[in-house]
Amino acid sequence: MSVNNFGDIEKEFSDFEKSKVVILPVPYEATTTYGKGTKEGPKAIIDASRNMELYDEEIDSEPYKIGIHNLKEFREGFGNPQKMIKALADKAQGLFSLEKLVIALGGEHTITLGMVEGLRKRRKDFSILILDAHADLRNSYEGTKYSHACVTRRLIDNYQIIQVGIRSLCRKEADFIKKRNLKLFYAKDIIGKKDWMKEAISRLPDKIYLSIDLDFLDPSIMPAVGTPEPGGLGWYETLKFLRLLTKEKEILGVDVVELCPTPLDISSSFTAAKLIYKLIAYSATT
Ligand SMILES: [Mn+2]
Repeated sequence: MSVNNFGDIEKEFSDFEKSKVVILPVPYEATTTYGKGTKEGPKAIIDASRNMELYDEEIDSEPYKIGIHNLKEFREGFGNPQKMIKALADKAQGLFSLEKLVIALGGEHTITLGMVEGLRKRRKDFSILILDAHADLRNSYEGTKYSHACVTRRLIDNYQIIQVGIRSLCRKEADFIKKRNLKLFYAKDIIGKKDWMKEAISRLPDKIYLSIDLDFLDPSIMPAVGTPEPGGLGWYETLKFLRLLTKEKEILGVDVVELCPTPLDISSSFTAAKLIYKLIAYSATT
């Protein structure tokens, strides 16, 4: 059972019952607009993770010992976004009820809607932190309200949302942000600076859902995404932010989306796998 097992972790530490973390691959791809292939994202991340060192030099520990279980790929309702969202919400609700940290691997950003709905069926006391290059605030895109480009808009009326790393939006989104008086942490204001980290974290309640669109990272370290944007966050500032975040807040659920693997660039898959493992490591130490 070691095939498709995040981290290639031995059974003792990847058994479902005992694991504190569950990885849920959701290879959903329906509305990607530029680079195709994000449905291959979960597999690429898991494959890369199997070649990763499980000892963490930063915190001098082996985080996998809290248990990381890899669930079977979730593929229900993929023919229709609303069906997928509902089916994923049901699946996620069941997992959240077990008090495990659920990490969904996309697939496109639309899966966030199912994950968040699943969490909301369990509890209401959380906000959403989104790391993304794109504002995703369009009301609809290419004829659908469930495009990856509309994810934040679908959530904004029902949740408190903090967006970090934004550097790509259209005029209508900019007008919407002004009209609603939304506070976004634009990439141009945070790269190379530190104060924003505390400010962003202080705006969040104790419990959060974290959505990571991998294009929030700079394309120099994360080129394999569907819609890359220059001027993103670097590796160490991202880790610093995530470590601060996990110290101050409880992360209830996570999704890592929009990896669009290409055979020409292996490092993006490794970077995504390592980012997830770092997040697990930080969560495990608090
Ligand atoms: Mn994006």
